[in-house]
Amino acid sequence: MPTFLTACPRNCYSTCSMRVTVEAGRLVRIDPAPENRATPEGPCIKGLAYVERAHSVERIVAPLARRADGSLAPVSWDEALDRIAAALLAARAELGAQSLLYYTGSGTKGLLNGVGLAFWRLFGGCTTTYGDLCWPAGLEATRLTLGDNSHNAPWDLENARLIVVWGKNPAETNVHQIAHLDRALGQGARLVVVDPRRTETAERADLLVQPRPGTDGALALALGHVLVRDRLVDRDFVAAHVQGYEAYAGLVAPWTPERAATVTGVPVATIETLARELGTIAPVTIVPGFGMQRYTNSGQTMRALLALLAITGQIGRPGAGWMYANLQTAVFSAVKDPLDFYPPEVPDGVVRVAISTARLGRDMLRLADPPLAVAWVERGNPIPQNPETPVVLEAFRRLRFRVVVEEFLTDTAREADVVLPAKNLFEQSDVIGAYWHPYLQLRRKVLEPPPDVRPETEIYRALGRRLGIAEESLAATIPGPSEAAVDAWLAARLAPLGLTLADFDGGPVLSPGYREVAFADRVFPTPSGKIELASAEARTRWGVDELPEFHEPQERPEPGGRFPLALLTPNTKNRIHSQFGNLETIRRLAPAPCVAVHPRDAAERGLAEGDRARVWNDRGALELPVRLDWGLRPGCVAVTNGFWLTEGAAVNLLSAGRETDLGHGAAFHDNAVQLARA
Ligand SMILES: Nc1nc2c(c(=O)[nH]1)N[C@H]1C(S)=C(S)[C@@H](COP(=O)(O)OP(=O)(O)OC[C@H]3O[C@@H](n4cnc5c(=O)[nH]c(N)nc54)[C@H](O)[C@@H]3O)O[C@H]1N2
Ligand SMILES: Nc1nc2c(c(=O)[nH]1)N[C@H]1C(S)=C(S)[C@@H](COP(=O)(O)OP(=O)(O)OC[C@H]3O[C@@H](n4cnc5c(=O)[nH]c(N)nc54)[C@H](O)[C@@H]3O)O[C@H]1N2
Ligand SMILES: [Mo]
Repeated sequence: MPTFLTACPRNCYSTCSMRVTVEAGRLVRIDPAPENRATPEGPCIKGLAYVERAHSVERIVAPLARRADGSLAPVSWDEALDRIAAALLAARAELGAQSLLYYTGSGTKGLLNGVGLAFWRLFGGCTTTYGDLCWPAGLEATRLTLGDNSHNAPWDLENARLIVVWGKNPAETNVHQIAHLDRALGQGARLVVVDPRRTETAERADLLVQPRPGTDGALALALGHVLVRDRLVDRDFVAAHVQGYEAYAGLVAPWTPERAATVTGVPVATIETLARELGTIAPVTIVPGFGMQRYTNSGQTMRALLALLAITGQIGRPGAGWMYANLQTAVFSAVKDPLDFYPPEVPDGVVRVAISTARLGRDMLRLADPPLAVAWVERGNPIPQNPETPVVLEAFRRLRFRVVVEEFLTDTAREADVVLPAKNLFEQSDVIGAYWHPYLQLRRKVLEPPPDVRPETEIYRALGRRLGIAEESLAATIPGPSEAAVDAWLAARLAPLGLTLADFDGGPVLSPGYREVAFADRVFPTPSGKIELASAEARTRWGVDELPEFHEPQERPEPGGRFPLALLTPNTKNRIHSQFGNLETIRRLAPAPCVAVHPRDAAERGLAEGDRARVWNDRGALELPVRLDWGLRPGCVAVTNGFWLTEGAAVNLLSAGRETDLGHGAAFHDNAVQLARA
């Protein structure tokens, strides 16, 4: 039976390699692919569930269009595309091309996905989004401090002696990292986890630190205080490679452990212990996750954390460093800076309007010149996944026309006028990067899509003709349907990097310029050429303090107030955000939605395990069964994100559309709620 090496393109740290077996046009088996040193164990349960997902009975396999009675029903491609073209042409003629919102999410990685934006340029431009739901506060904090987002190879974690997993839960969100972590622990490394929840990752920890949500910045400043106070700073490293140390020492001077204990709720003794470990054990790797950078103060928080490694000289060495985002495979974009995707004008002179991803609903409603009339959604599920679902829903409903390209009938697809079926990862070749490991991977087409499913490239070519876009322009932008055409398109993009498609025959390819130990050369591409603890750009670009000062997050749960609890909405093992939960394989394993509550907070409200509770604030409400959790910090409640509106547990019914202080991220966890019996 033929087997093929491929890779999972979901928005996940691991980006696993996998070997798939195809029999009679169906995917029948998935095996590990040890060619990838970061993920030799093979895919997680979600990856294995592709055997079901690729051929799922729930898949959308024909275009659907809204009927007069309000239902969505299958129609021919001609009818679907005619309706879309008519809506687009009318909107463009009356309001201009920018009355179209082109919204893309993180549903799949791949170089070929980029043709969408190129197509809308041919249309005359469009409105798009800037910022990102995921990680930009941390990316920008890292860029301002180190100059670049790059970290040591995943397997280098095994060389660490002290590992601080801070606001990340790799046991669920990066399961392959646990194997590297376990090897480090087996060699005697110490593990500290910083998280208001006692996560599966925390089960391995020597020390669990549970700060009040959004106060990690204050904790980090106090750790810095002790390091400076006790002369645990690497003076030589600081003198040679760190800019702004004196100012930083001034910043942390008033941040005594006692003061930080009051702010964070972390005991003084814990702060002293952790600081001493950071100053006396080497090498140290901090593995910061995306959890604590989903607050309005979180860019500054991330800078305060990173400063701890700078002053102790734990950067540019094996087993040391800041394992946040490894953009070593971000080699295709002409603009390497991932934050620079908000140009007011694209090179061909077509004006592009951009609105905030974090404030999607409000910004959609706000646009007036021109107002939005049509939305095209691709690879994303913004109604449940973007902040402030009620407003996003209203904004979509106010439009004249909505198109959603989807594999499944998601909450967003249900709002569409036309749903176009999307190909899956096995049905078109593409090249993908990663953000944790340093490999580029080729995903070969191994399955024919169902007869009425077309890849986005074919959708755009057919639509382009209806919109009167010249055949030569389409041909120059979008590869044709044959595998040879897609290969040629990919090969043309690999060639400048000195790579060919044949290079991938042996498996994943290390990115050109790959560095096993990031910053080993002590070259920091910041304005000063040093690690910047004080950053002028932080002030000029973002309007925050040059030093990573601590400010409370914007929405502060007040004990005794109307909304006294912090709502955390992290990711969970058996889903990637809103994906996979609809599969039978996953349904059998994954828990139904629930709200985790500390028994003390539950008792105060007369709630017991399994009781139905209402979680609410002024933006919305959820009704969920209670799960008592002794490991959760009191004052917090947690509901994992990714449940659908149709499952009654879309967590963003309660979040606010707010940006993070740096990077135009989404401050999902800045979210105060109340809880009571339903
Ligand atoms: N299985 C699975 N894997 C995934 C995903 C998925 O949905 N499912 N999603 C992928 C994507 S796109 C992303 S962005 C990543 C995200 O994965 P992670 O980086 O692990 O981030 P989160 O799950 O958002 O949050 C991690 C932890 O941060 C904690 N946290 C929340 N607030 C605070 C705080 O104020 N301080 C501290 N110290 N901790 C806090 C939460 O309790 C949570 O346990 O995972 C990727 N991998
Ligand atoms: N409250 C709260 N909300 C959050 C988060 C949180 O921590 N808390 N996390 C945020 C984060 S980190 C992220 S990354 C976002 C994720 O939010 P989104 O980027 O919207 O991602 P998904 O929920 O994975 O939905 C992606 C959709 O793309 C579809 N898709 C997959 N492959 C293809 C394809 O090839 N073509 C097309 N056309 N469609 C495809 C899938 O079926 C799926 O419905 O959610 C964010 N939302
Ligand atoms: Mo994400």
